[in-house]
Amino acid sequence: FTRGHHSVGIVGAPFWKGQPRAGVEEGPDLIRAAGLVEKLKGQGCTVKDYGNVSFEEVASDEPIGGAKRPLAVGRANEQLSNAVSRVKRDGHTSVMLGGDHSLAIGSIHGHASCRGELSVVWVDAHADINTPLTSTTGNIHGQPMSYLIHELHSKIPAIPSFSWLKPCVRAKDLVYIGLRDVDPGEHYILKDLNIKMFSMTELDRLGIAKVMEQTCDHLFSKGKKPIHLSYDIDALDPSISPATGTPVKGGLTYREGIYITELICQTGLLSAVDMVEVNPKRGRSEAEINSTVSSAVDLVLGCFGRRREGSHPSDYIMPMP
Ligand code: Z70
Ligand code: MN
Ligand code: MN
Repeated sequence: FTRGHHSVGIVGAPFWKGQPRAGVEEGPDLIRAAGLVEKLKGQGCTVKDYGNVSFEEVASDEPIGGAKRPLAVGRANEQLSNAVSRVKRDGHTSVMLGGDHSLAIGSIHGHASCRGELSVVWVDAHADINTPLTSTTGNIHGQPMSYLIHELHSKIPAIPSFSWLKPCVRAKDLVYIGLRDVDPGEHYILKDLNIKMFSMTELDRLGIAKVMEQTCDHLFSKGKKPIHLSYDIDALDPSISPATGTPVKGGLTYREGIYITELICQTGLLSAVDMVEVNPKRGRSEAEINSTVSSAVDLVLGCFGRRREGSHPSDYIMPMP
């Protein structure tokens, strides 16, 4: 194998208000400090770093229905949507570094506004498909998919700060991998809309190779669309990525997590990536933080052609004696 040449556009989204725990806004700069840009260039990618989105301060932000901090989250996602659609217009594969997972609203919306219908692969311990009305926490990072899916539009109460948002994903174009902490209302929605999901139980039954084969079969049987990979670091087992807001035991191994990125890369359809929920303040030691951040970096590298078998540039010259 020779190395692919990907053009990557990085957008940092230092935002935490989709959930209650401070620290997740440090994710983008930590992932950069771990050498993401240099490592992507080192494997043959062209990289443009668009910097961090500068989110506006919001004064008073009372909950609306089952949604906490609706003004801040709505406005931040509107800004992020514009940032991601600019990256796509410039012709790059978008990499959005979070921040909490509410940011998938803006990232997917901005991607879709430029590329039209998408396939979404959501790798997470959680389904993040509560509506504001099924949510028991009010945290919008547990709700993003419900705002984005056409089939749920009539179930979402109108929130003025989200009036810019139009649903842009079909239920049949969504696949979940890694689920193990799903709320009753979410489980009802997944079954009612017949959404494809590989919980950790299916992963145990099938193994990761069959899960990825069936993921690709499911998505491609509906026609090949650009893929949006939304990767919550809490999909990985907390033994590898403990520095996150809501670790759930029994997660993906490092190898399974990386294998997902390798297979998605090989489809040639990857068009945008989210890497979210890295929270250094939730790490109990420097080692826990480093393990979480370096796993996030490795997952992004896997999306852009890094192969565990090794690789070489196409113009590699064999040294002669
Ligand atoms: C729960 C909720 C969630 C991440 C927690 C949890 C959602 N289903 N997502 N941590 N990353 O609040 O809706
Ligand atoms: Mn999530
Ligand atoms: Mn999660």
